[in-house]
Amino acid sequence: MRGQWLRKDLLVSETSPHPFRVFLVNPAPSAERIKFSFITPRFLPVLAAVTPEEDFIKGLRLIDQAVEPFPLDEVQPGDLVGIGIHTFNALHGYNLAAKVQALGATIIIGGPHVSVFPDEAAKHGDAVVTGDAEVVWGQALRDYAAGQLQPRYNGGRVDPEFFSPARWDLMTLDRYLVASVQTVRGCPKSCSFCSVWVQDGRSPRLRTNDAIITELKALYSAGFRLIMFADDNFYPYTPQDIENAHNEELRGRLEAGMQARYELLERLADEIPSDMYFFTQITMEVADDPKYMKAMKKGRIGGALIGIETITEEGLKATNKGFNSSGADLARRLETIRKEAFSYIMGAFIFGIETDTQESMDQTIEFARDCGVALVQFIPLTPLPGTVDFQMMRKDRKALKLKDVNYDYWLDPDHPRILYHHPLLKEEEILDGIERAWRDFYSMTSTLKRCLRFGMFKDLRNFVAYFVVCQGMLSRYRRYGISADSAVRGTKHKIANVLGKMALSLLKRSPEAAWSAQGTNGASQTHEAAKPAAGLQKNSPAMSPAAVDPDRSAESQESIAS
Ligand code: B12
Ligand code: SF4
Repeated sequence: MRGQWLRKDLLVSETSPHPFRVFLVNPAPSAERIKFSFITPRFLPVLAAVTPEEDFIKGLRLIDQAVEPFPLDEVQPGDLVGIGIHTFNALHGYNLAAKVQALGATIIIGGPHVSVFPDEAAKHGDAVVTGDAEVVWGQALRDYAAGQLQPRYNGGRVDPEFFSPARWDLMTLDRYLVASVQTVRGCPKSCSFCSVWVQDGRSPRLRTNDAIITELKALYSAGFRLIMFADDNFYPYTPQDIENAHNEELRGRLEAGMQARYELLERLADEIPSDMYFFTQITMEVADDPKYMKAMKKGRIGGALIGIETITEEGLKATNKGFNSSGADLARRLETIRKEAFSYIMGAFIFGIETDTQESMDQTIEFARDCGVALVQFIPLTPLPGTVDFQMMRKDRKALKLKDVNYDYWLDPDHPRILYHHPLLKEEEILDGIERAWRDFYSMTSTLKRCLRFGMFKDLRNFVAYFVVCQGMLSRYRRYGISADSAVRGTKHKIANVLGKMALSLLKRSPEAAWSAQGTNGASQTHEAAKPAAGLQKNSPAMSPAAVDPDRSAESQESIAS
C-alpha cells in the first residue's frame, strides 16, 4: 500500500501518459563502500540502451551502489526505480526497494535471482521481470506510463539480434578497471552448481560480430584497455559437439557458430587497437583444440577464468563436470592453454564438494600453487537457487545435508558461509581450507615465485600490475570470491581503495578526446547529457546530477585514475 495515494494521483489515463524519471540500480551494501569496482555491471547500461526514447521519460540515471550511494533525496513520487538482483545482493535490493517505495516511487525488480524466485521478488516490488529484459523492459515502461503496469513480465530468452549494445556514456566509467561486453549467452554443459545452463539455456546464442566490434571501439575511446567478455563460456562448441550433432541441420548451425567465433577473433586482431586485451570464461576443453587456441592468441585473449573446481575424479563426477580433467591430464591441459592460447589463467576452485577431504584440500592448495595459473579463487560450494545442487539438497537427495532445508539464506544478512553438514569435513575445516588456500597462493613468496617463473620482472609495468592485482584479490575477494562487488562485505576499505587506484592508473588510459573524434559532442564521462559515442545507442535523455546536486557532480568528475 505504501505510496499508493501518490501514484493514484499521478497515474493518468491510457491516452495521456504521465512523465516520470527512471533510476536503474545495481544494489550493494552501503556501509563499507569502496570507490572503485573491478567490472561494470552490464545490465545497467544495457537496460538503459533499450529504454524507449519517449517523451514520457523525463530522465534516466544509472547507479551502481558498489561505487556510489543511491541518491534517495532525489527520488520523487511517481518516479520509477528498476532494481537488478542476483542471489547475493537480493537482500540489499529488497531493502532499497522498501526505502524507495516509501518515497512514492514504483519498483520493478529483475535479474537472475528474480527468474528463479519471481514470487519472492514480487513481495518487494510493484512488478517483476523474469528472463532477458531487452524486449519487455520497454513494454513495462510504456505500461507504467499508461497507468497499466502489470505485476509480471516474462522476457524469456531473446534471440541474439536483440542483445543490445550498452549505453556506456551513462556510467561513471572512471570507477572501473574493466568493462564487460557480452558475446554469447548460454552454455551447453550442465554443471550441478551452476544456474547458467538452466537460465540461459544450453544452446549458446551468439551476438553479432559487428555489434561486438563497434562496442569495443567505443570502449577503447573511453580509455578501457581491458575488456571482460561477460560470457558463460567463450568456447560454445567443441569439435566433438559438432561431430556428435544428431542431424545435419544442427551440425550446420554449430559449424556456422564456430565460423562466427573465428571471424570474431580475426576481427579483434585486425580492427581493435593492439593495446586492448580481453579476458573471458572458458572450459579447459579448449586445450584439445589447437586451432581455436591459436585464434584466441591472435585475437589477444590474454586470459580466462577456467572452472577447475576440483582436482579429484570423484569431485568432477559429483559436480557433473566430467569434461574437466584431474591429475596429470589436468596439469597438461592447463600448461597447454598457457603456452598455446593465453598466459593468464584464473583457476576457480570449489571447496566443500561432497567428496572433498582434508587431504584433497591440501593437495588442491599445492596444485594451485604449482600448476602455472596466474590467479585463483577458492569459494565454498553454495547451493545457488536454480541449480541442480539446490534442488537436490532441498529434497535431501545429496550427501551434503542442509542445516535447515527451508532456510532462504540469501534473506539472512548473517547467514553462515557453509550451509550444510559435510559427510567428511567439519564446517571449520572447509573454511580453514579456503582461508589457507587464498593466503598460500597470494603470499608474497608465492607471488614473487610466479613472477620469476613467468618472466615478469622483464617488464616493470607488467610486474607491478600483476603484483597489485594479486594483493587486490587477497584483500578484496578473499571471503566471497571475485565478484561484481555487489555482495562484498568485510573488505578493508583503505587498502582496497589504494590498490584500486593503482590498478586503474596502471591498466587504464584517460578517455581520449576520441569520444568526440568518434562522433560525440565531446561530453566528458559524467552523466551530463552525454551523447553516445559511435556504437552507443542514442536514447532517453540522461539525467544530469549537476542539475540536482552540484556536489555529487563534482564527485563524479574526480578521476580516480589520475
Ligand atoms: C560475467 C559474469 C560475472 C563476472 C562479472 C560480473 C559483472 N560485474 O558483470 C564475474 C566473474 C566477476 C562474476 C562474479 C560472480 N558471479 Co557472475 N556472472 C557473469 C555472467 C556470465 C554474465 C553477467 C552479465 O554481464 N550478463 C549480461 C547482462 C546483460 O545480463 P544480466 O545481468 O542477466 O541482465 C539481464 C537480465 O537478467 C535482466 N535484468 C537484470 N537486471 C535487471 C533489472 C531490471 C529492473 C530488469 C527489468 C531486468 C533486469 O535484463 C538483462 C538483459 O536481459 C552471468 C551469467 C549471465 N549469463 O548473465 C553470471 C552470474 C550473474 N554470476 C553468478 C554468480 C553466482 C557469480 C558469483 C557469486 C560467483 C562467485 N562465487 O564468485 C560472483 C559474485 C557476484 C557478486 N557477488 O556480485 C550467477 C548468479 C546466479 C544467481 N542465482 O544469482 C550467474 C547468473 C551465473 C551462474 N553461475 O549461474 N560474474
Ligand atoms: S559452470 Fe561453466 S561450464 Fe558449467 S554449466 Fe556453468 S557456465 Fe557452463
